[in-house]
Amino acid sequence: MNPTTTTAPLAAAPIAGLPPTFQWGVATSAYQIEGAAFEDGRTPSIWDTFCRKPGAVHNGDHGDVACDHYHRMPQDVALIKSLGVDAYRFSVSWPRVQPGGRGPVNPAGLAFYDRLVDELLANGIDPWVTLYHWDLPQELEDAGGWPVRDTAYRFADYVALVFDKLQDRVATFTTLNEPWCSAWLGYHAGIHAPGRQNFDDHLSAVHHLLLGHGLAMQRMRARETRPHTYGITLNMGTADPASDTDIDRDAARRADGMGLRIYLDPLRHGRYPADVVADLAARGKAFPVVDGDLEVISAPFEVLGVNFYFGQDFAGTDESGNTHDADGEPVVRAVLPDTPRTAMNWPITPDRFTQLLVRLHRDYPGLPMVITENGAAFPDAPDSSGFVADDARTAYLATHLAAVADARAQGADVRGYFAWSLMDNFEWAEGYAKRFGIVHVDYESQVRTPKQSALWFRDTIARTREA
Ligand code: IFM
Repeated sequence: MNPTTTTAPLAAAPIAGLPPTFQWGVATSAYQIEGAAFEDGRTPSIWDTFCRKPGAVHNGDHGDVACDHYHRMPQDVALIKSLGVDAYRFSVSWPRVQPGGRGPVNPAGLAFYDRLVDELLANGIDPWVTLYHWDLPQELEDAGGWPVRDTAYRFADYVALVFDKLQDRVATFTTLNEPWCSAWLGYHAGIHAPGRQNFDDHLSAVHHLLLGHGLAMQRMRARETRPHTYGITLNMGTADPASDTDIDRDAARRADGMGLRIYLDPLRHGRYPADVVADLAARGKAFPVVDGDLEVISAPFEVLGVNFYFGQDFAGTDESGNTHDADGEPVVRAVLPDTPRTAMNWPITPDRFTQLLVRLHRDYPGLPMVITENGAAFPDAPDSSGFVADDARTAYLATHLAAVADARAQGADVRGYFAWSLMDNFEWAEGYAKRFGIVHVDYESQVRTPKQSALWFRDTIARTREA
């Protein structure tokens, strides 16, 4: 079924069960929208480099200009305000603030975020800062990147620079966005920057990203002049067995272990999951833990950012029925649920969203959650005025917001929802071909046009608040 063939536009109605205190927002990240890649002292990140690698990014696209947000920030803040949201989640570009990833702050780079925060506050919008959304300074990758322990310390130094400037006006700081993507896609699968394909590097990156989170938290808490909300954002799905066989159940366990529990168990329980540690030991592998690291990593934090796009099933056999791959490792094969798909070929699974949130509440209790990303790419077709009647995206948002409300009704402590994304932007390896925005961007003219989904989101927020 093609999800773009739905009929009448969905009318906005209150989302039952979302309280007046529920925080509504839209989200972006620095490299995906800012452009100005070579201005005001910014140096290359691993994504600037990766984009130049032939074949790495669709169409050879890159973030040199992107949405030109660096130069259009006040208009973009006005656009955010027009949606009636409470908050805006954006990320700070490390190589803009601390070129090369070491040493003193770059005042011109940091000034951009200073202006952004002021502009948001002047418009009644709460700034929600993500400190790292994948743009590692290239010099730090040249020195070994996230697989190297020193990068965690460099991250904490950089965070202190940002925090000192913004903490007086920003209430919420989250350290990392989706460390799974940095570690797995960047160092193991090689489809994200820096494009390495090395499982051991991936394991080291996981640990040093988590250590960087913990060290950054320590630095912020030690420097704060008023209380803040601190957290981390993880991308998570569901990993159900494709069938009731032992082999599929084991594949689902392994997928859940490497995708979710190796992050949340150290963060919340102060240890890596025993079954994953045993699986790795059987392969002669381990996380590079130094005494004291897990205490640093598991220090309490106030909010878990949840990024959800879809859930999937896992099988322990490949298409030919083999249980082990060419390296002798057990097969863990993703099987997509038989549902309509987005343009990313991601299945649309709102029921799994509820399942995930209820499970997080059960397995990691006492941790408030905010949905820091949720949304969908579809092959949008603007009309002659640039308007996009994106009914499929609207339906996606509606069903996923209802899923959040369902999870809350089952006890999950979800306190907010940020739509991904404010506007179409650079979708990493997919370049500009995939559009996640609720606002359409004409990349030639840089004209922004709210899509049907943006109008629906605006009206839904208003009606839910009134209800
Ligand atoms: O665009 C990305 C974002 O940068 C991180 N989370 C997933 C989104 C869609 O792929």
